[in-house]
Amino acid sequence: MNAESFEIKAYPEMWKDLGMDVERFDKMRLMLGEIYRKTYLTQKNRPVKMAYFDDMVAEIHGGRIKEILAARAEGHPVIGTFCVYIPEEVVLAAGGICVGLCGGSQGSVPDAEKILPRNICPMVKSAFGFKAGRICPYFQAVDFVYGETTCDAKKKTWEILDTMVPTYVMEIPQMKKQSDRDMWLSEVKEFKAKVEEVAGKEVTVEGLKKAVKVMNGKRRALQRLNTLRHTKPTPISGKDVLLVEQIAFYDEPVRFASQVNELCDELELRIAAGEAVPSKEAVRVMVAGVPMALPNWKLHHLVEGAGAVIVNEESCIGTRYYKDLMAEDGKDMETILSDLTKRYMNIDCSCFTPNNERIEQVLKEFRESGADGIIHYSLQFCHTYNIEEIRIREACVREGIPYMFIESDYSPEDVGQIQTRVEAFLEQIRG
Ligand code: BJ8
Repeated sequence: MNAESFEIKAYPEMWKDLGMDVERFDKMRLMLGEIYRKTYLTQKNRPVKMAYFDDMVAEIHGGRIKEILAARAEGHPVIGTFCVYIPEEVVLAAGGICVGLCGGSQGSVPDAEKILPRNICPMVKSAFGFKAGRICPYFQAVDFVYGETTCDAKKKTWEILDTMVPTYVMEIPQMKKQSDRDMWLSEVKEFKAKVEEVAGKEVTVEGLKKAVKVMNGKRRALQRLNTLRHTKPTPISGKDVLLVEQIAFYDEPVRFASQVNELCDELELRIAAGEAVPSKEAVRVMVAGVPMALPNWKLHHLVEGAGAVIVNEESCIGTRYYKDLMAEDGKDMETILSDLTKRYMNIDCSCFTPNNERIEQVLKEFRESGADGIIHYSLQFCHTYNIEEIRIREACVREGIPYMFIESDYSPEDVGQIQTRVEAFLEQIRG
């Protein structure tokens, strides 16, 4: 991809039809293109197969939206989501499209702050602001939104969001006792009924089995990518892998899996040739914590700008999304739904208590990734991750793992301060 000629394509007519604030959105498009050029296209020695993902960014406000609108015109429901607990298999089985709505931009935060309190999580504000300001084509293209009760900021925001776009809410349990699992199964059944109602189509056993295979295929491809980047030296930058993980939430899943596998084929060749990104000596960092929704590339850009490489994201835009597959041999609806609820209950979000699985998982991923240290990344006002950080830190101290905690938001104000801390952390690791 030529950095000079890169641009995010404009589709003003389509945006107008979607009821967007076209003038404002077009300015955001130009800004995003510029950030992408500086953050991504200046990297050296990128895999050739990243071209597909560059194209996905170039067409983020157009090509993919056109596909979604065409599917919708044929009666396929389009559902916007904000959390990896929403079972995509059910949406696919009903012939629908699941879109993970973005919440990683400072640009939409002021729109949210006109309505919501300022002192809540930036991810919630950013996502809400995209709808309030009519500056996201995905938000304008969905039939409805499915929220969840993972944290207080989200669950109360859905009530306000519902006045702008139909918003349904799944109750996510906060513990993992049998009664919680039973409740979760009934929530999944209710979700299925809602999706069927909007789709005007029943979810069949065959349809659901097929959807499970599609989602497992996508998750296997992402697992393969993550395993390959764990190689020493790593053949791909953390920024590039993060981008692939972010695109997983809005691309068509079968095509996406095939493109990730093509990228993996290339990485295998690069590994065989001993190619290293950025260099064989680069310090390897693992990031754990809250998801980095598109276009939140801030921490990765700072860490890799300082000469290190990120080799793992223990996050929902990362391993928490794809580490668990689902059984494919369920024969009847009850069994498949029960397998599905089991698979989703393995997600170790910090909204659960107790959450020992996550502490163990962070240590496991640290060992598997061959990282030299861990940065726990959290967003301001995210109480569950900010408090769970204490236990992650204690585990790192116990295991002798170099560790740093960063709590940030989407504004550029703390960039200098984070950069200084990251550089000191990398120096500590280098000894
Ligand atoms: S399963 S991590 S995607 S909830 S950062 S909005 S928790 S205040 S994102 Fe998440 Fe689902 Fe959990 Fe994953 Fe609230 Fe915290 Fe903000 Fe968060």
